[in-house]
Amino acid sequence: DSNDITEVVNFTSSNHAMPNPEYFGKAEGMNVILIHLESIQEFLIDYELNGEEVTPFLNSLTEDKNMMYFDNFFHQTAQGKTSDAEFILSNSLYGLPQGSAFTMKGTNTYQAAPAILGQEGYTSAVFHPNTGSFWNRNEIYKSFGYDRFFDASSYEMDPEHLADYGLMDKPFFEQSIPNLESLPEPFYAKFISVTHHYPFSMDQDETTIEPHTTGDKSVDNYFQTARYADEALEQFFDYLKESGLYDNSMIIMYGDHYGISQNHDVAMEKVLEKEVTPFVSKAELQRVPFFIRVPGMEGGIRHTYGGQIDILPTILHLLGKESKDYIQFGTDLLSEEHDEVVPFRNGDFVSPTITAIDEKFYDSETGLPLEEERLNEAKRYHEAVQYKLELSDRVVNGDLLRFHTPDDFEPVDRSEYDYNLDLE
Ligand code: GP9
Ligand code: MN
Repeated sequence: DSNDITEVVNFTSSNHAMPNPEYFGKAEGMNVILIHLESIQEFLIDYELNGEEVTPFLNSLTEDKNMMYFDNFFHQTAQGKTSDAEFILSNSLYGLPQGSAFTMKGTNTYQAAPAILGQEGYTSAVFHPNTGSFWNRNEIYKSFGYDRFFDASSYEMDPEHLADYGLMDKPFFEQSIPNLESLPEPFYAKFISVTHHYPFSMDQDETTIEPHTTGDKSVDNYFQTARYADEALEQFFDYLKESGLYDNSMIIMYGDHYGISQNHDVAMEKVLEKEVTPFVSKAELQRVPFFIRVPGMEGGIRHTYGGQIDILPTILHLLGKESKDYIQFGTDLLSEEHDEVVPFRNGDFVSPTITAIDEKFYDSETGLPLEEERLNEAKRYHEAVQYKLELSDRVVNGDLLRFHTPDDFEPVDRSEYDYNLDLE
Protein backbone atom coordinates (compact mmCIF):
# COMPACT_ATOMS: atom_id res chain seq x y z
CA ASP A 1 0.00 0.00 0.00
CA SER A 2 0.94 3.65 0.07
CA ASN A 3 2.98 3.19 3.28
CA ASP A 4 5.41 1.02 1.36
CA ILE A 5 6.40 3.96 -0.76
CA THR A 6 7.43 6.12 2.23
CA GLU A 7 10.66 4.22 2.89
CA VAL A 8 11.48 4.40 -0.81
CA VAL A 9 10.88 8.16 -0.98
CA ASN A 10 13.01 8.67 2.13
CA PHE A 11 15.82 6.77 0.50
CA THR A 12 15.67 8.32 -2.97
CA SER A 13 15.43 11.86 -1.65
CA SER A 14 18.44 11.37 0.63
CA ASN A 15 20.32 9.66 -2.20
CA HIS A 16 19.60 12.50 -4.66
CA ALA A 17 22.68 14.33 -5.98
CA MET A 18 22.39 18.10 -6.37
CA PRO A 19 22.78 19.30 -9.94
CA ASN A 20 26.14 20.84 -10.79
CA PRO A 21 25.49 24.50 -11.69
CA GLU A 22 28.21 24.27 -14.34
CA TYR A 23 26.07 21.80 -16.33
CA PHE A 24 22.48 22.28 -15.18
CA GLY A 25 20.31 23.34 -18.15
CA LYS A 26 23.24 23.24 -20.63
CA ALA A 27 21.01 21.37 -23.11
CA GLU A 28 17.76 23.12 -22.24
CA GLY A 29 15.23 22.98 -25.06
CA MET A 30 17.45 20.81 -27.29
CA ASN A 31 16.36 17.58 -28.97
CA VAL A 32 17.58 14.40 -27.31
CA ILE A 33 18.92 11.63 -29.55
CA LEU A 34 19.71 8.37 -27.78
CA ILE A 35 21.67 5.76 -29.68
CA HIS A 36 21.67 2.25 -28.28
CA LEU A 37 25.02 0.69 -29.21
CA GLU A 38 23.97 -2.95 -29.34
CA SER A 39 26.54 -5.27 -27.70
CA ILE A 40 29.37 -2.71 -27.86
CA GLN A 41 31.83 -3.20 -25.01
CA GLU A 42 34.34 -0.66 -23.85
CA PHE A 43 37.38 -2.79 -24.72
CA LEU A 44 36.64 -2.12 -28.40
CA ILE A 45 37.49 1.56 -28.01
CA ASP A 46 41.00 2.08 -29.42
CA TYR A 47 41.44 -1.68 -29.81
CA GLU A 48 43.62 -2.55 -32.78
CA LEU A 49 43.31 -5.76 -34.75
CA ASN A 50 46.29 -6.44 -37.01
CA GLY A 51 47.32 -2.81 -36.60
CA GLU A 52 43.89 -1.54 -37.63
CA GLU A 53 41.32 0.25 -35.50
CA VAL A 54 38.09 -1.76 -35.21
CA THR A 55 35.84 1.22 -34.42
CA PRO A 56 37.63 4.23 -35.92
CA PHE A 57 34.54 6.42 -35.80
CA LEU A 58 33.70 5.77 -32.14
CA ASN A 59 37.39 6.25 -31.36
CA SER A 60 37.38 9.64 -33.06
CA LEU A 61 34.30 10.67 -31.06
CA THR A 62 36.17 10.19 -27.80
CA GLU A 63 38.31 13.11 -29.00
CA ASP A 64 35.50 15.37 -30.31
CA LYS A 65 35.74 18.67 -28.44
CA ASN A 66 32.06 18.65 -27.46
CA MET A 67 31.89 14.96 -26.59
CA MET A 68 32.12 13.68 -23.05
CA TYR A 69 33.31 10.11 -22.99
CA PHE A 70 33.03 8.02 -19.80
CA ASP A 71 35.56 5.20 -19.66
CA ASN A 72 34.49 3.74 -16.29
CA PHE A 73 30.88 3.17 -17.17
CA PHE A 74 29.14 -0.19 -16.62
CA HIS A 75 26.04 -1.95 -17.89
CA GLN A 76 23.77 -3.22 -15.11
CA THR A 77 21.58 -5.61 -17.06
CA ALA A 78 20.62 -9.20 -16.24
CA GLN A 79 18.41 -11.71 -18.08
CA GLY A 80 16.40 -8.94 -19.75
CA LYS A 81 19.46 -7.87 -21.78
CA THR A 82 18.48 -5.07 -24.20
CA SER A 83 15.16 -4.61 -22.43
CA ASP A 84 16.90 -4.24 -19.06
CA ALA A 85 19.16 -1.55 -20.49
CA GLU A 86 16.13 0.31 -21.83
CA PHE A 87 14.23 -0.17 -18.59
CA ILE A 88 17.07 1.08 -16.39
CA LEU A 89 17.87 4.18 -18.39
CA SER A 90 14.28 5.19 -19.03
CA ASN A 91 13.31 5.04 -15.35
CA SER A 92 16.45 4.99 -13.22
CA LEU A 93 15.00 1.82 -11.68
CA TYR A 94 16.84 -1.53 -11.71
CA GLY A 95 15.70 -4.40 -13.90
CA LEU A 96 14.49 -7.52 -12.12
CA PRO A 97 16.85 -10.19 -10.74
CA GLN A 98 15.12 -12.81 -12.91
CA GLY A 99 13.31 -12.40 -16.20
CA SER A 100 12.60 -9.08 -17.89
CA ALA A 101 10.64 -6.21 -16.33
CA PHE A 102 9.62 -5.31 -19.89
CA THR A 103 7.70 -8.54 -20.33
CA MET A 104 6.61 -9.07 -16.72
CA LYS A 105 5.73 -5.52 -15.64
CA GLY A 106 4.60 -3.90 -18.88
CA THR A 107 1.42 -2.32 -17.49
CA ASN A 108 2.87 -0.90 -14.26
CA THR A 109 2.76 2.82 -13.52
CA TYR A 110 6.04 4.49 -14.49
CA GLN A 111 7.47 7.98 -14.51
CA ALA A 112 9.76 7.38 -17.45
CA ALA A 113 11.81 9.85 -19.47
CA PRO A 114 9.34 10.08 -22.41
CA ALA A 115 6.46 10.94 -20.04
CA ILE A 116 8.47 13.42 -17.97
CA LEU A 117 9.74 15.19 -21.07
CA GLY A 118 6.40 14.84 -22.86
CA GLN A 119 4.97 17.08 -20.19
CA GLU A 120 7.71 19.60 -20.94
CA GLY A 121 6.68 19.81 -24.60
CA TYR A 122 8.82 17.01 -26.06
CA THR A 123 7.62 14.47 -28.64
CA SER A 124 9.07 11.03 -27.97
CA ALA A 125 9.76 8.15 -30.34
CA VAL A 126 11.59 4.82 -30.61
CA PHE A 127 13.10 3.57 -33.87
CA HIS A 128 13.76 -0.18 -33.93
CA PRO A 129 13.59 -2.37 -37.04
CA ASN A 130 12.26 -5.56 -35.41
CA THR A 131 8.71 -6.71 -34.67
CA GLY A 132 7.20 -4.35 -32.12
CA SER A 133 6.11 -7.12 -29.76
CA PHE A 134 9.69 -8.30 -29.17
CA TRP A 135 10.47 -7.77 -25.47
CA ASN A 136 6.83 -6.58 -25.14
CA ARG A 137 7.93 -3.14 -26.32
CA ASN A 138 4.57 -2.34 -27.91
CA GLU A 139 2.96 -2.56 -24.45
CA ILE A 140 5.53 -1.12 -22.06
CA TYR A 141 6.23 1.86 -24.32
CA LYS A 142 2.66 2.98 -23.68
CA SER A 143 3.33 2.91 -19.94
CA PHE A 144 6.48 4.95 -20.52
CA GLY A 145 4.51 7.51 -22.51
CA TYR A 146 6.27 7.09 -25.88
CA ASP A 147 4.26 9.01 -28.48
CA ARG A 148 5.52 7.07 -31.48
CA PHE A 149 7.04 3.64 -32.05
CA PHE A 150 8.55 2.90 -35.46
CA ASP A 151 9.04 -0.87 -35.49
CA ALA A 152 9.61 -3.19 -38.50
CA SER A 153 6.28 -2.10 -40.01
CA SER A 154 7.85 1.30 -40.73
CA TYR A 155 10.80 -0.14 -42.67
CA GLU A 156 11.30 -1.91 -45.96
CA MET A 157 12.50 -5.22 -44.64
CA ASP A 158 14.41 -6.21 -47.76
CA PRO A 159 15.42 -9.89 -47.26
CA GLU A 160 18.90 -9.08 -48.56
CA HIS A 161 19.48 -6.65 -45.74
CA LEU A 162 18.28 -8.59 -42.75
CA ALA A 163 20.24 -9.47 -39.63
CA ASP A 164 18.96 -12.01 -37.08
CA TYR A 165 16.90 -9.40 -35.23
CA GLY A 166 15.78 -7.14 -38.04
CA LEU A 167 17.03 -4.70 -40.62
CA MET A 168 20.80 -4.08 -40.87
CA ASP A 169 22.04 -0.82 -39.31
CA LYS A 170 22.90 1.09 -42.49
CA PRO A 171 19.46 0.83 -44.14
CA PHE A 172 17.91 1.17 -40.67
CA PHE A 173 19.37 4.61 -40.02
CA GLU A 174 18.80 5.68 -43.62
CA GLN A 175 15.15 4.67 -43.67
CA SER A 176 14.54 6.24 -40.25
CA ILE A 177 15.23 9.75 -41.54
CA PRO A 178 11.80 10.65 -43.03
CA ASN A 179 10.06 9.55 -39.83
CA LEU A 180 12.57 11.39 -37.69
CA GLU A 181 11.95 14.51 -39.77
CA SER A 182 8.20 14.14 -39.21
CA LEU A 183 8.61 14.63 -35.45
CA PRO A 184 7.85 18.06 -34.05
CA GLU A 185 10.86 19.52 -32.19
CA PRO A 186 12.01 19.28 -29.55
CA PHE A 187 11.99 15.49 -29.65
CA TYR A 188 13.35 12.68 -27.52
CA ALA A 189 14.22 9.90 -29.96
CA LYS A 190 15.85 6.56 -29.33
CA PHE A 191 17.50 4.40 -32.00
CA ILE A 192 18.03 0.71 -31.28
CA SER A 193 20.23 -1.04 -33.82
CA VAL A 194 20.47 -4.81 -34.34
CA THR A 195 23.38 -5.88 -36.57
CA HIS A 196 26.07 -6.20 -33.93
CA HIS A 197 24.31 -8.96 -32.00
CA TYR A 198 25.31 -12.47 -30.98
CA PRO A 199 26.35 -14.63 -32.89
CA PHE A 200 27.76 -11.64 -34.89
CA SER A 201 27.44 -13.24 -38.29
CA MET A 202 27.17 -11.14 -41.43
CA ASP A 203 27.54 -11.42 -45.18
CA GLN A 204 31.31 -11.60 -45.77
CA ASP A 205 31.00 -9.36 -48.86
CA GLU A 206 29.90 -6.51 -46.65
CA THR A 207 32.69 -6.80 -44.09
CA THR A 208 35.56 -4.31 -44.08
CA ILE A 209 37.87 -5.91 -41.54
CA GLU A 210 39.22 -9.42 -41.15
CA PRO A 211 37.81 -11.50 -38.30
CA HIS A 212 39.94 -12.05 -35.19
CA THR A 213 41.97 -15.24 -35.02
CA THR A 214 41.20 -16.68 -31.60
CA GLY A 215 39.48 -19.71 -33.17
CA ASP A 216 36.25 -18.96 -31.28
CA LYS A 217 33.83 -18.08 -34.06
CA SER A 218 31.51 -15.62 -32.34
CA VAL A 219 34.44 -13.79 -30.72
CA ASP A 220 36.26 -13.59 -34.05
CA ASN A 221 33.18 -12.31 -35.90
CA TYR A 222 32.42 -9.79 -33.13
CA PHE A 223 35.05 -7.48 -34.63
CA GLN A 224 33.47 -7.53 -38.09
CA THR A 225 29.96 -6.60 -36.99
CA ALA A 226 31.39 -3.98 -34.61
CA ARG A 227 33.16 -2.38 -37.58
CA TYR A 228 29.92 -2.43 -39.57
CA ALA A 229 28.01 -0.83 -36.66
CA ASP A 230 30.72 1.84 -36.44
CA GLU A 231 30.36 2.64 -40.16
CA ALA A 232 26.56 2.82 -39.91
CA LEU A 233 26.89 5.21 -36.99
CA GLU A 234 29.26 7.45 -38.91
CA GLN A 235 26.77 7.65 -41.78
CA PHE A 236 24.02 8.63 -39.35
CA PHE A 237 26.24 11.33 -37.85
CA ASP A 238 26.91 12.64 -41.37
CA TYR A 239 23.17 12.98 -41.83
CA LEU A 240 22.77 14.71 -38.44
CA LYS A 241 25.45 17.22 -39.44
CA GLU A 242 23.99 17.88 -42.90
CA SER A 243 20.45 18.29 -41.56
CA GLY A 244 21.54 20.71 -38.84
CA LEU A 245 20.19 18.46 -36.08
CA TYR A 246 23.74 18.09 -34.81
CA ASP A 247 23.73 21.69 -33.66
CA ASN A 248 20.51 21.61 -31.65
CA SER A 249 20.50 18.08 -30.25
CA MET A 250 22.05 16.43 -27.25
CA ILE A 251 23.36 13.01 -28.28
CA ILE A 252 23.59 10.17 -25.77
CA MET A 253 25.17 6.84 -26.70
CA TYR A 254 25.47 3.77 -24.51
CA GLY A 255 26.52 0.15 -24.84
CA ASP A 256 23.59 -1.97 -23.68
CA HIS A 257 25.38 -5.08 -22.34
CA TYR A 258 28.27 -7.42 -23.09
CA GLY A 259 28.34 -9.10 -26.49
CA ILE A 260 30.86 -11.70 -25.45
CA SER A 261 29.73 -13.71 -22.45
CA GLN A 262 31.85 -15.40 -19.82
CA ASN A 263 31.68 -18.62 -21.84
CA HIS A 264 34.32 -17.08 -24.08
CA ASP A 265 36.96 -16.16 -21.49
CA VAL A 266 39.56 -18.41 -23.13
CA ALA A 267 39.25 -16.56 -26.44
CA MET A 268 39.20 -13.24 -24.58
CA GLU A 269 42.64 -14.02 -23.16
CA LYS A 270 43.89 -13.95 -26.74
CA VAL A 271 41.97 -10.77 -27.53
CA LEU A 272 43.24 -8.90 -24.48
CA GLU A 273 46.62 -10.62 -24.37
CA LYS A 274 46.33 -11.13 -20.63
CA GLU A 275 44.91 -13.53 -18.10
CA VAL A 276 41.14 -13.27 -17.74
CA THR A 277 40.60 -13.67 -14.01
CA PRO A 278 37.12 -13.43 -12.41
CA PHE A 279 37.95 -9.75 -11.71
CA VAL A 280 38.65 -9.12 -15.40
CA SER A 281 35.74 -11.19 -16.66
CA LYS A 282 33.03 -10.08 -14.26
CA ALA A 283 34.05 -6.50 -13.56
CA GLU A 284 36.51 -5.04 -16.09
CA LEU A 285 34.79 -6.56 -19.11
CA GLN A 286 31.37 -5.29 -18.04
CA ARG A 287 32.39 -1.77 -19.04
CA VAL A 288 30.39 -0.30 -21.91
CA PRO A 289 30.98 3.01 -23.68
CA PHE A 290 28.97 6.03 -22.61
CA PHE A 291 28.95 9.31 -24.52
CA ILE A 292 27.22 12.65 -23.99
CA ARG A 293 27.44 15.37 -26.60
CA VAL A 294 25.87 18.76 -25.97
CA PRO A 295 26.54 21.43 -28.61
CA GLY A 296 28.65 24.20 -27.12
CA MET A 297 29.51 22.23 -23.98
CA GLU A 298 33.11 21.24 -23.44
CA GLY A 299 33.78 17.51 -23.75
CA GLY A 300 36.69 15.31 -22.72
CA ILE A 301 37.39 11.92 -21.22
CA ARG A 302 35.82 11.39 -17.81
CA HIS A 303 36.95 8.72 -15.40
CA THR A 304 33.92 8.97 -13.09
CA TYR A 305 32.48 5.55 -12.21
CA GLY A 306 28.85 5.17 -13.17
CA GLY A 307 26.24 2.92 -14.72
CA GLN A 308 23.04 2.91 -16.73
CA ILE A 309 21.01 3.75 -13.62
CA ASP A 310 22.65 7.21 -13.68
CA ILE A 311 21.61 8.14 -17.22
CA LEU A 312 18.14 9.56 -16.53
CA PRO A 313 19.06 12.00 -13.72
CA THR A 314 22.08 13.11 -15.78
CA ILE A 315 19.91 13.83 -18.84
CA LEU A 316 17.22 15.60 -16.83
CA HIS A 317 19.72 17.93 -15.18
CA LEU A 318 21.37 18.77 -18.50
CA LEU A 319 17.92 19.66 -19.82
CA GLY A 320 17.38 21.92 -16.83
CA LYS A 321 14.80 19.66 -15.18
CA GLU A 322 15.29 18.84 -11.48
CA SER A 323 15.12 15.07 -10.85
CA LYS A 324 14.60 15.43 -7.10
CA ASP A 325 10.83 14.86 -6.98
CA TYR A 326 11.04 11.59 -8.91
CA ILE A 327 11.83 8.17 -7.54
CA GLN A 328 15.16 7.44 -9.15
CA PHE A 329 17.93 5.17 -7.92
CA GLY A 330 20.83 6.63 -9.87
CA THR A 331 22.60 9.96 -9.51
CA ASP A 332 23.71 12.63 -11.99
CA LEU A 333 27.16 11.67 -13.30
CA LEU A 334 28.14 15.34 -13.49
CA SER A 335 27.16 16.19 -9.92
CA GLU A 336 29.76 16.69 -7.18
CA GLU A 337 27.56 14.37 -5.10
CA HIS A 338 27.41 11.57 -7.67
CA ASP A 339 27.59 8.11 -6.07
CA GLU A 340 30.45 6.14 -7.64
CA VAL A 341 29.49 2.74 -6.21
CA VAL A 342 27.96 0.95 -9.20
CA PRO A 343 25.76 -2.05 -8.33
CA PHE A 344 25.47 -5.04 -10.62
CA ARG A 345 22.11 -6.76 -10.64
CA ASN A 346 23.43 -9.79 -8.71
CA GLY A 347 24.57 -7.63 -5.76
CA ASP A 348 28.21 -7.44 -6.84
CA PHE A 349 29.54 -3.93 -7.45
CA VAL A 350 32.38 -1.82 -8.75
CA SER A 351 33.71 1.49 -7.46
CA PRO A 352 36.94 3.43 -7.89
CA THR A 353 38.35 1.79 -4.76
CA ILE A 354 36.61 -1.51 -4.03
CA THR A 355 35.09 -4.13 -6.32
CA ALA A 356 32.93 -7.08 -5.22
CA ILE A 357 32.73 -10.17 -7.41
CA ASP A 358 30.89 -13.30 -6.26
CA GLU A 359 30.85 -11.66 -2.84
CA LYS A 360 34.66 -11.55 -2.73
CA PHE A 361 36.25 -8.13 -2.42
CA TYR A 362 39.07 -6.75 -4.55
CA ASP A 363 41.13 -3.60 -4.73
CA SER A 364 39.77 -1.92 -7.87
CA GLU A 365 43.15 -0.51 -8.86
CA THR A 366 45.19 -3.70 -8.64
CA GLY A 367 42.51 -6.38 -9.05
CA LEU A 368 44.04 -8.15 -6.04
CA PRO A 369 42.06 -9.42 -3.04
CA LEU A 370 41.25 -6.59 -0.64
CA GLU A 371 43.40 -6.13 2.47
CA GLU A 372 41.84 -7.28 5.75
CA GLU A 373 41.69 -3.75 7.19
CA ARG A 374 39.44 -2.51 4.38
CA LEU A 375 36.83 -5.27 4.67
CA ASN A 376 34.54 -3.25 6.91
CA GLU A 377 34.35 -0.49 4.34
CA ALA A 378 33.64 -3.09 1.66
CA LYS A 379 30.83 -4.57 3.72
CA ARG A 380 29.25 -1.15 4.14
CA TYR A 381 29.25 -0.67 0.36
CA HIS A 382 27.83 -4.12 -0.05
CA GLU A 383 24.95 -3.45 2.33
CA ALA A 384 24.15 -0.15 0.61
CA VAL A 385 24.06 -1.93 -2.75
CA GLN A 386 21.78 -4.70 -1.44
CA TYR A 387 19.45 -2.13 0.07
CA LYS A 388 19.13 -0.14 -3.16
CA LEU A 389 18.40 -3.22 -5.23
CA GLU A 390 15.86 -4.42 -2.70
CA LEU A 391 14.04 -1.06 -2.62
CA SER A 392 13.99 -0.84 -6.41
CA ASP A 393 12.55 -4.37 -6.58
CA ARG A 394 9.87 -3.36 -4.11
CA VAL A 395 8.88 -0.47 -6.37
CA VAL A 396 8.73 -2.62 -9.50
CA ASN A 397 7.14 -5.72 -7.95
CA GLY A 398 4.59 -3.74 -5.93
CA ASP A 399 3.87 -1.26 -8.74
CA LEU A 400 4.47 1.39 -6.10
CA LEU A 401 4.72 4.41 -8.38
CA ARG A 402 0.90 4.29 -8.34
CA PHE A 403 1.20 5.83 -4.88
CA HIS A 404 3.64 8.62 -5.62
CA THR A 405 2.89 11.31 -8.18
CA PRO A 406 5.23 14.30 -8.18
CA ASP A 407 3.44 17.67 -8.07
CA ASP A 408 4.09 18.70 -11.64
CA PHE A 409 3.58 15.24 -13.14
CA GLU A 410 0.44 13.87 -14.76
CA PRO A 411 0.17 10.03 -14.56
CA VAL A 412 0.38 8.32 -17.95
CA ASP A 413 -2.90 7.05 -19.40
CA ARG A 414 -1.93 3.98 -21.44
CA SER A 415 -5.20 4.05 -23.36
CA GLU A 416 -4.11 7.26 -25.08
CA TYR A 417 -1.39 5.42 -26.98
CA ASP A 418 -1.75 3.28 -30.08
CA TYR A 419 1.17 2.65 -32.41
CA ASN A 420 -0.80 0.99 -35.26
CA LEU A 421 1.77 -1.75 -35.60
CA ASP A 422 1.51 -4.68 -37.86
CA LEU A 423 2.36 -7.46 -35.39
CA GLU A 424 2.87 -10.98 -36.69
C1 GP9 B 1 15.68 -7.31 -30.27
C2 GP9 B 1 16.94 -6.62 -29.90
C3 GP9 B 1 17.91 -7.58 -29.22
O1 GP9 B 1 14.63 -6.54 -30.77
O2 GP9 B 1 16.73 -5.43 -29.23
O3 GP9 B 1 17.68 -7.81 -27.87
P1 GP9 B 1 18.76 -8.59 -26.95
O4 GP9 B 1 18.83 -10.01 -27.46
O5 GP9 B 1 20.08 -7.91 -27.11
O6 GP9 B 1 18.24 -8.51 -25.57
MN1 MN C 1 21.04 -6.05 -26.74
